[in-house]
Amino acid sequence: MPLKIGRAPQDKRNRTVADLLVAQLVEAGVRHIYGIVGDSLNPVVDAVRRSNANGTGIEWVHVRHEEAAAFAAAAEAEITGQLAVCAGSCGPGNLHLINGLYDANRNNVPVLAIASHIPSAQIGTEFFQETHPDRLFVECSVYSEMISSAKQAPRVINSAIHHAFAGPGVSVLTIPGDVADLDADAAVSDVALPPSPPRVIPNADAVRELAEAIDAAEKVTIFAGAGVRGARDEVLALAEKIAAPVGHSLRGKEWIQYDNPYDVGMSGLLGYGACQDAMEGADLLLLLGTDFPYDQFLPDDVRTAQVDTDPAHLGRRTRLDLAVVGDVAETLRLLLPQVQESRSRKFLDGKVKAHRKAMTGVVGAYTKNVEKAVPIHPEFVADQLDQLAGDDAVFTVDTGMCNVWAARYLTPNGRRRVIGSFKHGSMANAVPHAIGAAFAARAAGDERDIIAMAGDGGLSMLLGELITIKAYDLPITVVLFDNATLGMVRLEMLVDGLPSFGTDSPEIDYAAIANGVGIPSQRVTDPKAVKSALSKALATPGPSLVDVVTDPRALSIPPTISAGQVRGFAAALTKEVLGGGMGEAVSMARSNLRNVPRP
Ligand SMILES: Cc1ncc(C[n+]2csc(CCOP(=O)(O)OP(=O)(O)O)c2C)c(N)n1
Repeated sequence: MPLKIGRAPQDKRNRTVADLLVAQLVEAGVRHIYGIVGDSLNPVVDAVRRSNANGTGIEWVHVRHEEAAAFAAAAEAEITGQLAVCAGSCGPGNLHLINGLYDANRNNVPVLAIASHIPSAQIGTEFFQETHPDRLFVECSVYSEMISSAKQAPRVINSAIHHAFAGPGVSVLTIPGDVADLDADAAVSDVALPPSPPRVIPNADAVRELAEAIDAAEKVTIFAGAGVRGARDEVLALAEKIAAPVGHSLRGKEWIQYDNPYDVGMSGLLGYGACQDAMEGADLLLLLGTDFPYDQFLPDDVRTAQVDTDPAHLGRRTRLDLAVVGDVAETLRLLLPQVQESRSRKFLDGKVKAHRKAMTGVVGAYTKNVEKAVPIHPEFVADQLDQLAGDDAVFTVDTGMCNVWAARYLTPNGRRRVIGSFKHGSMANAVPHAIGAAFAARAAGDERDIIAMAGDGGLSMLLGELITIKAYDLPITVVLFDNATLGMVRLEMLVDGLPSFGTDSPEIDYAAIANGVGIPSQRVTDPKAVKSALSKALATPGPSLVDVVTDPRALSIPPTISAGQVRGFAAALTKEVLGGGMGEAVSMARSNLRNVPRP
C-alpha cells in the first residue's frame, strides 16, 4: 500500500474501523492477538498498540509463523473458554493461518481470525499478494465475511464474535487495509460475553427407549468421548448401576479416565487396555458424547446406542440402533432412575481385570527396568514426566508418537489439561499450543506447569517459535522426544509392509540450538539423567528445553492388530533385512519385543 503522508495517529484515536474492531474485541474479553504485522494489517496493529497504552487493552503477541498464531489462539481458547484472536497480513500472511485455523475449528474452540486484505480498489485484479481470504477460509470456519464499509463494520464484527461462540469455532474477518483505516463513528454495544452455554435436554421418549434397551442387554459397555466433560459423576453413577465397563477416546480421557473403577482404557490406533474387547464383547454399546472417527475400531455386530448434543454426529461412524439427542449429563440424570440395577457384574469385573493385566503387562513393561536402556525409551521419559509434572499441569502434545506416549503414560486428574491436534492431526502443534496456554496462564496469574511434549519433526517444523518463547520469557518446558525420525510415519510404513523411506533426519543437537536462542537447555542421552534433567527444567522459572535422545525404533501396537498388519510388519522387517538392514531389524526386534502382543 502506498504510504499515507500527513495523518497524525492521534487524529484518528478511537475513530477508525480498526479502533472499533479492537474496542469490540476488548469488550468480548480478548486479552491477546497472536500474529505477524504487515502493511495491510498496520491499522489494526496500531489500534492494538494504542488500546494497550494504559495496559487495559489487548497485548499484541509477535509469533514467527502465522500458523503458530492460530494454534496459540486455539490453545488459549481451549483453556479459558474465552474468545482468542490471531491475525495475518494480506495474501501469504493470513494464508499461513490456515492449518492452525483448521485445528481450532475442528476442536470447536472460539477463535476469531483477522485476515487483512489488499486495498479494496484492487480486489479482483490479480493484484500483488491477492488471495480471497473470505472464500479460502470458508471450509475451516463457522463464519467468514469481508468488511467493506465503516457502516457495516460494527454488526459484522459482533456477528463474527457471536458465531465463534455459537459454533464454537472459527470466525474469520477479512478487512482490506484501507477499510480498517476508514473513519467510524458507530458506538459499540453488546451483551456480556461469552454467553452462558445451553443445556440440551433430551426427549423423554428417547430416554425411556434407551433405558429399555439397557435393561434388555446383559452386557453394556460405555465408550466416552470429549462430550462427557461435565458429566463425569453421572457417567460413573450409570456405570456402577448397570455394571458397565467404561472405555474412552483420546479426547475423552482427560474427563473420565482418572479415579474410575470401571476404566478399561482407550480404543483406536493409539489405544491400550481392555477397551476394544469390552466394546466387542458387549451386547449393547453406549456411545456418550463421542464422534470417534476410526470406524474400524467400532464393532458393527453389536447393538449401538448414541447420546450426543449434535444430531449430525449420530450414526455417521457406525451402526446406530438407538439415538438420543441431548447433553450427556442431562440425559443420564433422566436415565439413571429408569434403569434396573439387577445385573451380573461378571462382564464388568472380567474386563476391569483384563485391563489391569494389560496395564501392568504391555503398557507397564516399557517403564520398568528401562533405567539402563540406551537409546532412552520414550515411554520411560513420558512416565517420568507424568510423575514430576504438577497436579494442574497443561501438557501440549505433538502429533506423532508423542500422542501415544501422552495417551498411555499421562495421568489426568480433572485439573491437568492435555491439548493436542487430536482431530486435525497436524504436526508442530505442541510448541505453539504451549505458547497460547502460557499466555492464558499468565493472564490468569496461574503458575501451573506448561509442558510441550514435542517430536523432533514437529519442533523443527516451527522451530522459530522457540524465539517467541524466549522473547516473552514464557515459562514453558519443552520436552523433546528426539528420535531423529518421523517415528509415527515410520511405524505406519512398517505396518503397511513398506520399508521406511524419507523418514530419518540427521542427528541435531536441539539443546545447542535452544541454548543459542537463550533458552536454558539440556541434551540427555543417559537414561539415568532423565529424571534430574526433567526436574531441573520444570524448576527453571522461565523457558527451558530438554532434548532427550530417544529410541527411534519404539513402536506402539494398536489394541487390535489385523492379520494383514502383522503380515505387513513382517514383510517390512524382511525388506529392512534385504535392504542391507539386518542390524536394524535385529535392534528393532530387541527394542519392541516386550510390546508385541502374544496370542
Ligand atoms: C503438517 C503435517 N505434515 C505431515 C504429517 C504426517 N505425519 C504425521 S506424524 C508425522 C511424524 C512426526 O514426527 P515427529 O514430530 O518427529 O514425531 P515422532 O512420531 O517421531 O515422535 C508425520 C510426518 C502431519 N500429520 N502433519
